[in-house]
Amino acid sequence: MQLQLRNKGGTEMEEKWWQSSVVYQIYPRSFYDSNQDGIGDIPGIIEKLDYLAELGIDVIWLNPVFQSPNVDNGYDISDYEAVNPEYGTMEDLRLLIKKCRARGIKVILDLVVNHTSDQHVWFQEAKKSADNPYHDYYIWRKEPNDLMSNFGGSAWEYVPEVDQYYLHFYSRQQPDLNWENPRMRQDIYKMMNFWIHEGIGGFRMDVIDLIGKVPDQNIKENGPHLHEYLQEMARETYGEKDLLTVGETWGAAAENAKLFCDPRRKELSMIFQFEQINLDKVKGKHRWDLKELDMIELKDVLSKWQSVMENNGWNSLFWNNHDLPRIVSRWGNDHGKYRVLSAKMLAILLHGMKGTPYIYQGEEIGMTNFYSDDISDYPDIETQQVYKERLDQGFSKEDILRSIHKKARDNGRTPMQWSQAENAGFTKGVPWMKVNPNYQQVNAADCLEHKDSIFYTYQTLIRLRKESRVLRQGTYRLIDRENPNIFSYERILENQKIMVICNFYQEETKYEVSLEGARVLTANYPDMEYRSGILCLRAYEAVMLIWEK
Ligand code: TEU
Ligand code: CA
Repeated sequence: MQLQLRNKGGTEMEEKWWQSSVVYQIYPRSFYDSNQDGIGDIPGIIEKLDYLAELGIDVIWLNPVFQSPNVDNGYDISDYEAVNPEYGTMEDLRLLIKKCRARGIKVILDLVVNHTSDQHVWFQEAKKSADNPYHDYYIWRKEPNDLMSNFGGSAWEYVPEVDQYYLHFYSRQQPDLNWENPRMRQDIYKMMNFWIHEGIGGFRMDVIDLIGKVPDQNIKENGPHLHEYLQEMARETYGEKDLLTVGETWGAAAENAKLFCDPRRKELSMIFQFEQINLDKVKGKHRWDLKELDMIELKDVLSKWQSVMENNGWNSLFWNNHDLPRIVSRWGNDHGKYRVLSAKMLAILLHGMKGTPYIYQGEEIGMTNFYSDDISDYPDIETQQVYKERLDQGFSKEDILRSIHKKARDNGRTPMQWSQAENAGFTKGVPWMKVNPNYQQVNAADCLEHKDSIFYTYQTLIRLRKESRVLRQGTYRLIDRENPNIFSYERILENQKIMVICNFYQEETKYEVSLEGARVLTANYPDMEYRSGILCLRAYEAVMLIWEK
């Protein structure tokens, strides 16, 4: 369905299908194992399509399922056009796309083109000799400079055969591609067209703001030719195809964000910006150094992005992904009875905003961080490398574990908790990664049984987005910024208004507000304590109201 809308300037604007969609992110390795080898797989996703349809999502984003030695769980790709046999076959992937299409669900794939695996045939050739035709597909220097890898250590690795160093912003098994090489770029576009031809719904683009790097000037993100490359990519591949393209851009700030997603520039549909994620980072320090979270900062950041994208832009809305700790353990309360209330509050807060919401597997059942004290329970290469690095730097084990419990990427990668069965019903074999022991309380089967579960709050929010134009298109305005307990805002479109009011904490709090004429769209308590202009908000209480004149 295409709707004609008017933006502020009065010009006609078409509502794109991805502006009324909700995306569900699947980390295939940890979603559902269909053949008992302990590893989630594509047939396993197909088996769970009823569950996703029940939730009501429109799009699935699959983390990489391509051939890979799995040094970085599939973000080190050795063949872009082959499916990793651990996950199934090309036929399985085609079947998934087909079955999804039958249900009106699109599948978007992860495009990892900042780097390949060192096992990719391009790199195998490239390192043979400096005059090999593939040598220039990667970035080589006679001398390394002091650029560091995001996973720790130098970003340069020596290859004796060519007596040169190659650049890798991630592990040394993930050499960076040389985007200055037009032949390399054309090969990437060919591969993208291969997948477009297979009928995918679009791409999530891994660390795409790094492809314009200038290593000799220590420029990593937002290099001088970045947008030229993205425009070329669009022209050569998806430009006329009406696909969803979302760029992972850790380097996006309010000032440069629209360069990626202003439709007139013909680059991407939207980006993932990480400013709200970085609120637990100490500026200039390592990301594992801990910082207390501040809710007013969260209000400011989310509200800033709402207004940055108000005209000629579009936000992605997400709390979680496979690199991040669980939201209920981050901004909510993952202990006992408050887990459910705070997970619902955070869902209502985010899904009331303007943009395309992304739900990460397990978020809809309130999965929490992992909290293991055994470092071998964290297989992620980043955690393993940084753990060693920090031990060497003199941090105590307890100290490092505190950071891991808060920040490790594996917090988001434990297997999906389907039921109370062994291994949370994820596999009948030995799971590739430990299951979070709280699956007895936290699991999908339990949620599906109880109408007041987190799952149904998400289901309601997804449905509301479809039904409500003000939810999709209304202008956002933060209310009462200074209130230290409550996050509240409104959305306005013509004669409709939505208000979202969230008590961010466990303590009860009172809020002076006129709710005359309002109807409750959704809430996380069955009733409201509202008397003579005072709303009394209980622990983590959240309500979304609408006024329709
Ligand atoms: O992530 C980019 C990235 O920089 C993160 O790894 C980040 O450093 C980390 O989450 C700490 O905040 C993307 C993928 O999402 C990630 O899984 C890959 O490991 C990485 O790129 C390399 O491809
Ligand atoms: Ca399997």
